[in-house]
Amino acid sequence: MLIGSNKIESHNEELLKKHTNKLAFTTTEISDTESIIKKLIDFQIAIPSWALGTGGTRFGRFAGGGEPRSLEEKIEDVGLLHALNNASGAISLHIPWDIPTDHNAIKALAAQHNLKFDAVNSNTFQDQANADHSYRYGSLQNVNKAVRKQAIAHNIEVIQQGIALGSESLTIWLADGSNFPGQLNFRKAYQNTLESLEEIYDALPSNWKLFLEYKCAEPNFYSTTVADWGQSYSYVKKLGDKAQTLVDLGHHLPNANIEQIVSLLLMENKLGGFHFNDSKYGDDDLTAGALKPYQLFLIFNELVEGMDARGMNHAKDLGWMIDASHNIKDPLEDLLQSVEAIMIAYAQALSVDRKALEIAQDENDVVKAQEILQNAFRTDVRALVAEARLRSGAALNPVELYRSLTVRKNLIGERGLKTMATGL
Ligand code: RM4
Ligand code: MN
Ligand code: MN
Repeated sequence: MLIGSNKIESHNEELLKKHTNKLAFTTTEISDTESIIKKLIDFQIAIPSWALGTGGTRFGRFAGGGEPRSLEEKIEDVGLLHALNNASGAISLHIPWDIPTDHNAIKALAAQHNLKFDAVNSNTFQDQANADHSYRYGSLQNVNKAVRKQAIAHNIEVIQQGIALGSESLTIWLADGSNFPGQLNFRKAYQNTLESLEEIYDALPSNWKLFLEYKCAEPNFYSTTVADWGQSYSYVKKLGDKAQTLVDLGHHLPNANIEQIVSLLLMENKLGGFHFNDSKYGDDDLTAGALKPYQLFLIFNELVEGMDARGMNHAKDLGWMIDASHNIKDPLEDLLQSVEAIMIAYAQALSVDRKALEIAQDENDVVKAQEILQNAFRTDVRALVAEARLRSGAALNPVELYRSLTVRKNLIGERGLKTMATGL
């Protein structure tokens, strides 16, 4: 299904008057809205190919119908999102869930939808059919060299796939760890993992990045071999300049100060990118900003401050991705909501009065500093995000248009009710 620009235009016409009034009010509240809108237009968030279907939990799966049956249909789904919000201009593939058969055809299809290929992701957390070895006891850390070799070869193959598509980064998330005390020698597991990562790193093209994700627990519940940002930092520091840490918001111990982690990684030039989502208990992979929008804002506040301090390009110099899993929502509606929440947090961070904040910090004026941040968070920036969409030919209200065009019903008509996407 394609959304014609005439559909978007008539939707926008209907909402225009209300929007213009809101925007006029917002410009009285926030200074330099023009430069904020320009940055919002440039900002793109990659959509994970594995989040376009309805995932399940350990207990059940409630598919919503019309799920993409192939990589082509996944690209079409991301194309739909991008047509609606002009902020989802890239797709992040998980291999082997999404192995292209004809790279040129896939590239051409993505180009038709104005999509790029973001980071490619390897998978050594599941055994693959016909594989010689099992990852039951880990992959890059495994005590058995043959298993490590298989996992290294898989990562190198993922790099080759990415090269063929025009990706420029590899994200590695390892399920490796242990379930019981005594199961692993921590130092040996670290050393094996480092050596394996070094081999993968050597296979990276010169313009590529390697993002090493960390996660405190799950699927292993006693130890994880890349468990937190310090451990990821220790690996990427040894690997070299092309290796950086990836922060997935759901991968921390409860109440971790993620914004401080982000600030310091950025300062060390070791922050590579993000997997946005939200959570209450663990790696819940819920809609970004659904539970802790203030935390999301505080993270963006550090990002904007830190990136500006280094003269970085907000849109291009870090990898921005969503990592999500849906149990009950329509995945496309959920992804539209996530992108919107991320854009709002970014716009709020851009609106912070940085000079005033710096003065307040230098004067130890704690109350003033808090006022400045909370004022930015509490000021409604939604009209700025909507204006960025309007100017780039997208919809003023993507979810509303998605619903009024009955997109899901059409997809079910095209693809059927009982389809199942590969992924989570
Ligand atoms: C993990 C991690 C990875 C993602 C897999 C599917 O928890 O977040 O980024 O690729 O899930
Ligand atoms: Mn992730
Ligand atoms: Mn995760």
